[in-house]
Parts: sequence; structure tokens; C-alpha cells
Amino acid sequence: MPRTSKHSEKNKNNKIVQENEIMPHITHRIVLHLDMDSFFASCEQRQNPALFGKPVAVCIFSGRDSDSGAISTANYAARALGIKSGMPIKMAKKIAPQATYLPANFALYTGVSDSILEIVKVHCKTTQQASIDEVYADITFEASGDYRIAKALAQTIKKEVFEQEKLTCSIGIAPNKLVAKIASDFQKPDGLTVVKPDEVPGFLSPLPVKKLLGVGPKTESELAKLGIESIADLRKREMSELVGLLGVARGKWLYESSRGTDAQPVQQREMPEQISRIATMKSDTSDWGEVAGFCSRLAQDVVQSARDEGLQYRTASVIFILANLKTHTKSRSFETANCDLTRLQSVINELSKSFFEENLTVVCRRAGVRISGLEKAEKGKGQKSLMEF
Ligand code: TTP
Ligand code: MG
Repeated sequence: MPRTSKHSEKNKNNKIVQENEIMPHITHRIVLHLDMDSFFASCEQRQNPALFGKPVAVCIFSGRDSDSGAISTANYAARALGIKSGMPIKMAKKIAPQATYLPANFALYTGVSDSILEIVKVHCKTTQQASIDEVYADITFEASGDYRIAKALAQTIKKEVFEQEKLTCSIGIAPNKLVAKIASDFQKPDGLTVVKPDEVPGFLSPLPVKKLLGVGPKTESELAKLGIESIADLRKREMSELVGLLGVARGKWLYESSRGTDAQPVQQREMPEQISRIATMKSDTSDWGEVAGFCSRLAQDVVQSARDEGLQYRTASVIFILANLKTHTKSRSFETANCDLTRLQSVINELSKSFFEENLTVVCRRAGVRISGLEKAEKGKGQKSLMEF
């Protein structure tokens, strides 16, 4: 049987992973997770105060026709009308024709994201940016292991974010990243939720399993078939049962997660060497224009990922996987790094055209885009190129 007594769970949650030599009395970590509220939509509202109180949705237009694409995010007034991230723009407009629909302005969001990270860094030595609008900080030292000091620190950060950026965020504080992230989402918007080590089981128990990282709609419905709906339900199951259902890695992860156990340290992710997207085309083709168009759409995703990570590229490559499964790659490097989508798309055009002119008989089945020679966008310098959206 899995260990479910409160005592054993508390011991697990209190487990210290990084030795703390300076403050040996600290027996557990304190992790802060900050997540901006309806981030893109809030940035837009801030730029145009007339939108305050009204439903606003930010759209990523695919360009196929005037309304094709998906909702990136919606403010809370638009969410109350039923608009959600990922919903087709056309569907959202049917549900809520009165809402304001705006195109995404990534340069604006990236700039704000940088400023938020700077505010957190002023107060916390160890930070990890997890996405464009969320950051973790290990505040064990800053709070001297005391949750009251941790809470005051979070209040200071929230105040500074609001004063400097005129935006609200939600913060979670807990003994690890897993629980801190769930806590930041617990009282959105403008929330602050503190979960002390002995409160972890009680905090998690009533929540639906989808709150755990890695539980998407598919896993959620598989678990529901077994009568597992809440995290408390999940905790009653043997590890072997979860491993049988979800495989070793995910089964173990869920078993540990349901107990609020997460040993991952807060650390700045290492810079990736490359970012790429490869996909299969609807039908095989020898038409360079078709391949280039396909890759140009993938390029939007590649550039977005790079921007989310605050990265710029020096080298752009197009990958052609032929019907005979042979792979060919064509690349071009630049003197300067930037994160310009137009530059990437024009290279894709040139490289695709020259590849098909040099290889008249090839038939392409899959194609992709890769950026490499990545470097951090420097503030000021890098910002300029990020603006070139
Ligand atoms: P989230 O933090 O997931 O969402 P949010 O900040 O809009 O709202 P919440 O108050 O619930 O935190 O994502 C941050 C930004 O990432 C969001 O503003 C827009 C973008 N995003 C997408 O473009 N597509 C998506 O499907 C999601 C979930 C987010
Ligand atoms: Mg957010």
C-alpha cells in the first residue's frame, strides 16, 4: 500500500534536496511562483484604458482568411462570456460578438515580461523564467525559511509589479515548484496563496487531477474511467496501478505529484542549441512554393518559442524529408542575431526555391524549420529586433 499517513507525507514534503549550509535550521525549501493575470489581454488593456471592464480577446491570426486563427487569451470579462485560450476566433466571435478582438503584439508582451523578471530578480537570487508570463523563485534564503517573511516578500513583489507595470499577477508560495504553481492559480486574478508544508495534502486533496502538471484532457478522462477525479482519489491508488496505466515515467510522476512531492530545483534552464518544428504536409509535393508556405507557417511557431525564451537566432535552416525518406537540410547564417519572423520567412523562400531548382525530380513529404546559433536577446539591443515583428 502507498504510504498515506499524514505523518509520512509531511516528512516527504519537508525533505530538503539542496543542503543549506548557511542556515542549517531550515528544513525545507520555500518556492514562489508568479503568474501574470490574463497576460496578453491585460497588456492590451493597459495600452488602451478605454478597454477596462470590457471583454477583450487577443487573437493569433493564421492569415488564411480575415477571421481564421485561435484565441491566444481573453481577459476575465471575456472568459465570463465563454471565450477561452485556443478557441477558434470564429467561434469566439459567435459566442461574444460584443468583445474586442485584437491581434497579438508580441513585442509589447516580451518587453513587459522582461520588466517583470527584473522586478523578481531584485528580490530573489535564484529565479527561473518558466514562460513569457511566469517565473519561479527559490526564496528559502530570502525568507530565512519563514513563511510569514515569504508572504511579505510576495506582497512586495505584487505591489511593485502593479506600481511599475500597472498589471496584476497571482503568486503561490509552497515547499516546491509543483505546489507553488498550483497555488498561484488558486485565487486568480490578483491572488496570493501560501501553502505551508503541513498544509500540502489538505490543499491538494479536493482539487481535480487536471491541476497536476502533465494531466491533459486525455489522461483526465482515462483517470475518470477508473473513478479518479480528485487528487485525493489519485493518492489512494498504488504506484503499480498508475505505472500500468500511464507508463513508468508518468505513472511515478503522478504518484509523487498527488502527494505534493517535487524535488525539481529552481534553476535557469540551459539555453537550447536549436529550436525546430517539422511536420508532414497534407500531400507530397514537388512545388517549392507549397513547401515554403508550409515552412513559413511552422516558422511562426519557431519564432514564438524563441521569443518566449528571450532568444535570437543567427542561423536558419530548412529541412526537407523526401518521399524516399532521405533528409536534406539547407542553411544560411547571418552576421547579426535577431528574432525576426520576416527574415526567417524570406530565407525559407530562398532556400526552398534553390533546393527544388537544384533537385528537379524530388518529391517532398515532410518539411521543417530550424533556428540555431541561439543567443540571449540583450536588453536594449535585442529588444530592438524583437520589435521587428
Ligand atoms: P497563461 O498564464 O496560461 O494565461 P493568462 O495569463 O492569459 O491567464 P491567467 O490569468 O489564467 O494566467 O498564459 C500566458 C499567456 O500565454 C497568455 O496571456 C497568452 C499566451 N497563451 C497563448 O497564446 N495560448 C494559449 O493557449 C495559452 C494558454 C496562453
Ligand atoms: Mg498567466
